[in-house]
Amino acid sequence: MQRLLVTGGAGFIGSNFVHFVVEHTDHLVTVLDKLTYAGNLESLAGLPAERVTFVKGDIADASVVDPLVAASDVVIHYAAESHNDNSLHDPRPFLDTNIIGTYVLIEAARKHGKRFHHISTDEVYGDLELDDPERFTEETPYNPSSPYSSTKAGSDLLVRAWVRSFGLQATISNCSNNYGPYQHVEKFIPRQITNVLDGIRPKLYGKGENVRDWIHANDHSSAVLAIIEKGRVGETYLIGADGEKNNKDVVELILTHMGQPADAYDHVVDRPGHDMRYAIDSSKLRDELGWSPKYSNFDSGIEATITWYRENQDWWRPQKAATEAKYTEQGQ
Ligand code: NAD
Ligand code: TDX
Repeated sequence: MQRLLVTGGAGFIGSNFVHFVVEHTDHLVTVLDKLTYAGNLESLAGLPAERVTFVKGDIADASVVDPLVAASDVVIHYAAESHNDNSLHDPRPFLDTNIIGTYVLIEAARKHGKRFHHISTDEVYGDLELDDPERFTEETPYNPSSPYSSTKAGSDLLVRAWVRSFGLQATISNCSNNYGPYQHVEKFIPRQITNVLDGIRPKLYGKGENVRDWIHANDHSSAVLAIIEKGRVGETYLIGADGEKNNKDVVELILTHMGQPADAYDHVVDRPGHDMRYAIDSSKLRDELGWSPKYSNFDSGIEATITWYRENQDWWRPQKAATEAKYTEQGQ
């Protein structure tokens, strides 16, 4: 049993991780989360109080972070500003949270000699052409495109420097696009599902040819646990489940599962600098740590996700109107 400090545990992937830890381990969890527009305490509802403690606070505030890190065995750092579209309109919070927040956390982990795991994204590697036979590996050079991905790249480099210069006991994982329950309705898959539930046509950026490499959030969680348990300190592990799909195919799948004509969507203005394709080679994680994904059937994963959004309207409705109003302003 270990005491885990999970930053961003009221967000999409962090809350899925907390549920996964409670179900599959005997670890104790403290969640540190600022509850920005993207954080939702309802995502942690029903978890046992003797296993999960919640602290509201900012990771960039050393006075909050320091005692929590001191009282933990492992810090797992999910908290971030996470949405590319937001970063194109208001980059500043991305620097404050993703760069300064990570700096404050690794300073505390260094001071107290704690194991640290940094959650990052495949977007730090930039994008691939549609017909490129290569996929991202741990050796791919960093080449981020957006304010979001450049701040994530910056945070990864800080962690690497703290490992080398100060002996920080850290690992890093870079995962591909996640889907599943508790994802904010600003993101692609929940936006389209909740649009269809509201009688709004799904919105595809540009031609919809862009490819994302989808993984279920539970597979991301099991990979992170494997890295914490068996990963080599100082190493980076890519996490992916061979789930490449273009956006048009995903929208058609959602529409079909929801009983609509497969072409009942609109094309809207493209995202500036829109990355064309992400694809992960997760051989290192699989070969070294024996990890493999369990939710490999995207079709049934999407069906279960649709059911979750249909049955949990109280969870997402409060955010929906404001999210769509923002997109309408942006022509998206
Ligand atoms: P999210 O936006 O759903 O959740 C982020 C959480 O962090 C929220 O609960 C928010 O309140 C909290 N937070 C933000 N700023 C904070 C601050 N200053 N202090 C404390 N808490 C703060 O994001 P997500 O999609 O769950 O992503 C989680 C992590 O996983 C991020 O680091 C992201 O870069 C990474 N990641 C995401 C994906 C994906 O597909 N969503 C893929 C790979 C990696
Ligand atoms: O309405 C939409 N229509 C559309 O076509 C939205 C919201 C998105 N898209 C496209 C843009 C992308 O090609 O769908 C794809 C996925 O978009 P997002 O859900 O915004 O994800 P992405 O930009 O790929 O980034 C995600 O994966 C990597 C997460 O948001 C990041 O936090 C993570 O690092």
